[in-house]
Amino acid sequence: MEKLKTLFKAKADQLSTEIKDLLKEHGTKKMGEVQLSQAYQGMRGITGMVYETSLLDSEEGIRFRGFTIPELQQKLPKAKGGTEPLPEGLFYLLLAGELPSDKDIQDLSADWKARAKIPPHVFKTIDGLPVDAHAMTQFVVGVMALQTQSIFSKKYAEGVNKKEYWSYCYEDSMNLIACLPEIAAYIYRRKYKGGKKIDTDPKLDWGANFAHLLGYESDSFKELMRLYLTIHADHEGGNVSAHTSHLVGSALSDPYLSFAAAMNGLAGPLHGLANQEVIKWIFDMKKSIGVEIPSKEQIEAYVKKTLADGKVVPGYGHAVLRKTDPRFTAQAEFAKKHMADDPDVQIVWRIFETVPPILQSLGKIKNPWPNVDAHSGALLVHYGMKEYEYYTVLFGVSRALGVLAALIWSRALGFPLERPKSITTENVKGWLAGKDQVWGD
Ligand code: HAX
Repeated sequence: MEKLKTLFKAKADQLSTEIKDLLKEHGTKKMGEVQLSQAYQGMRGITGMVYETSLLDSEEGIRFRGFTIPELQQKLPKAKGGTEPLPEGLFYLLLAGELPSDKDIQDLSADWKARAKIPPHVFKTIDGLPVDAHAMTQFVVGVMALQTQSIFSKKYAEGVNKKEYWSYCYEDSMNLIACLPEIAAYIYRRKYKGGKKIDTDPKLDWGANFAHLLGYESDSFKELMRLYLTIHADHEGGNVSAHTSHLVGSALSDPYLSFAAAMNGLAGPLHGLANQEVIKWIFDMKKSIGVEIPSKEQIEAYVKKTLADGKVVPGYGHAVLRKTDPRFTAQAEFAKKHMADDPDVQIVWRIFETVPPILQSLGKIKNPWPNVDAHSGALLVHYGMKEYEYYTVLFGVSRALGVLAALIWSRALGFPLERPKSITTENVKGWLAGKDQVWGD
C-alpha cells in the first residue's frame, strides 16, 4: 500500500475509535433546536452532518484542516519557480490531515500520472452529445462514462466486507481525480477549439498539466490554475455539491456516481454556475452601456435594473458567509500581482465598491459581500479564456479534491445511509393545532 493510503488508514482507525468513545459518552447531547422556519427555508443553520476535511466560519471564511487560504499559500509545497500552492498538496492535507513535504507531493503527482488512464469509450460517449451541449452536461456524461472503471462497485458486487469499503473508495477517488483534467480539457477543446486535443505533458504537475491540456501555456496561467484548483476544492459539507456527494455516497453509490451527482448540483446558477453568470452579467452590462469600463453610477443603475427585473446579482451573497469571501480576496490579490490594469478586473473591483451598499439597503439580504464566483471569470478572460460556459467545469475539477477526500473519510468512518425526516404542511398544521405529531418531542 502506498504511503498516503497507509497514513490515511492509521488516522482513520484512530478517529474511528475516538468517535465511538465520544458517542458512547455524549451521543445524546443536543447540538441545537430546529425552528419551523428552518424546515421551510433551506435548513439554514441546522447542524446535522459531520464532514471532516474543512470548516466554514461565517465571519472568517473557510479553513482547510485548520488552515486559512493565506496560510496555505505559505505552507503548501509549490512548483519550481512558482509561488502558488500545488492542489496536490491541498488534497494530501484534506485526506491525511497534515501538511505534506515536497517529496510527498512528488509521489502523489507521480501516482496520479500513473492512474490517468481513460478508456476510449469515455471520449466516444462525450462525442455522442451535440458540441453545443453545455460544458457541465458533457462533463457529467464523461464522468458517468468513466464509471465503468469503478473498483468499488465491482468489489461490492463480489460481496466485499464493509471494513474494506474505504480502500476501494480511495482507489476510485484517486483514479477519478487523475483522469479529470484530461476529460475536462477534452470537452474544452471539443467545444471551442475544433476538437484539437493536446497530449498530457508528464513533466508537469496536476494543475499545470490541466492548463497545458486546455491549451494555455503561460507560466502565470499555470499559477492561476494551481491557485484556482486549490481554493475551489472544499467549503465544508453543507453546500450543494459537497452535500450531494455526501448523501449519494451514503447509499454506497461509488465515487463516480457520487461525484457526478455533486456536479449536477454544482451546475446550478445559485451554486457553481454563478461563475459563468457573473462574467455573462458583466459582458451584458458593458454591451448595454456601451463602454469598456462602466462608471460606479452606471454600475449602480445596472444593479438596480437587475434587481427590479427580479434577478439576483450573481457573485454576491452566501448562505453561510457574512463577510467578503477569502477566496474572492485571494483572487483579487492574484489580479493585483499579475494584471492590475486589466479592464475586466477593474470592473470587478468597481462592482465590489458599488454592490454591497445597494444590497444592504434592501434590508433582506443577509450577506451583501462578494463570494468566490465574483472574481474568477475576469482572471480567466484576461488569459483569453472567454468561453464562460466552461467555467463551472474548472470549478468541478477542483471540487473533486474536496468532496472525494471527504467521501473516503465517510466510508472509513463507516457513516450510515443519510436519511433525515421530512414533514408535510398538513403535519405542521396538525402539530400547531395540538394534534398528533410525526416527529419526536
Ligand atoms: N442578489 C439579489 N438578491 C439576493 C442576493 C443577490 N446576490 N442574495 C440574496 N438575495 C435575496 C434572496 O434571493 C432572498 O430573496 P427572497 O426573500 O425574495 O427569496 C433574500 O435575498 C434573502 O436571501 P439570503 O438569506 O441572504 O441568502 P440565501 O442564503 O437564501 O441564498 C445565495 C444564498 C448564494 C443563493 C444568494 O445570495 C444568491 O442567490 N446569490 C447570487 C448567486 C450566487 O452568487 N451564487 C453563488 C454562491 C456561492 C457558491 O456557492 N459558489 O459556488
